[in-house]
Amino acid sequence: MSDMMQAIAENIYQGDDTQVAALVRKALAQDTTPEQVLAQGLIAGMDQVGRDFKAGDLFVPEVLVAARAMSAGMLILRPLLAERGAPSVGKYVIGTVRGDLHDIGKNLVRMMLEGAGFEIVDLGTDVPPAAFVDAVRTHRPSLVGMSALLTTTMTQMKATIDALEEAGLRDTVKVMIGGAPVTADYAQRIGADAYAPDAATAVDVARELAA
Ligand code: B1M
Repeated sequence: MSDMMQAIAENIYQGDDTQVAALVRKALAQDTTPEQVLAQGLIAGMDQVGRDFKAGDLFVPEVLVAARAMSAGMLILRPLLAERGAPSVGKYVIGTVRGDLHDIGKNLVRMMLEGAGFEIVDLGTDVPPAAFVDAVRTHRPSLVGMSALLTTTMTQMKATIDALEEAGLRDTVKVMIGGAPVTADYAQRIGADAYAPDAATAVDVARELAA
């Protein structure tokens, strides 16, 4: 990894959004591609944040500022990635399920998918099944992703799948679920097509499902 990419990753980790934006601009001016900046700078930094958070070495405030720094970098990269015509590999509707306001993980998944070329429709948090159904009807995505962080809201994933079924739309989309309390076994039990334990895996799984 180049020194510049390393510096971007480190500033993501430190949560310095001003530095991240400045370094991303500098890297692009030096002919580093937006894809390289995303993968080797932003995502590399955020991966480390994720690992250290899981290990208990970082806490939520640090994760939040790192995510904010990642957003500052994405703000610059997003139009460039779109402009370079990275062909859309599929449309992806994503949201945190009804009753659930946790969106840090969902936003990370969203950013990684965007970086991988998915066209994202983000419904935000506390999304009722009917809103997922409406979005599928309107946007005709190839994938729907649901995030839940509470054991009490996980059940909304099944409610959403049932609502898609009732609307006659279940066969038009693949459903992916994730979030700390969710497991592959749960995904299978509620009839989801896939589960991803983290944002990087979510991209791999989404690519497979969209192929
Ligand atoms: Co809440 N919270 N929280 N919380 N919160 C948890 C989840 C909890 C485990 C804390 C605890 O008690 N130990 C607990 C849930 C217990 C349970 O149900 N088993 C809990 C609780 C109880 C609550 C409240 C009820 C607290 C209260 O008010 N009494 C309340 C509920 C509000 C609501 O949603 N209705 C609440 C509120 C909040 C805050 C608002 C303060 C804040 C959320 C801020 C925000 O998101 N904007 C918050 C936070 C930050 C947490 C913890 C500390 C951190 C969650 C997080 O952001 N992790 C969490 C404890 C913990 O996890 N240690 C906790 C970092 C993030 C990167 O990881 O979201 O897991 P994660 O996402 C990962 C993967 O899961 C995966 O990829 C991501 C990146 O690798 N992934 C997907 C996620 N979504 C995916 C979707 C996919 C694929 C992969 O496909 C579509």
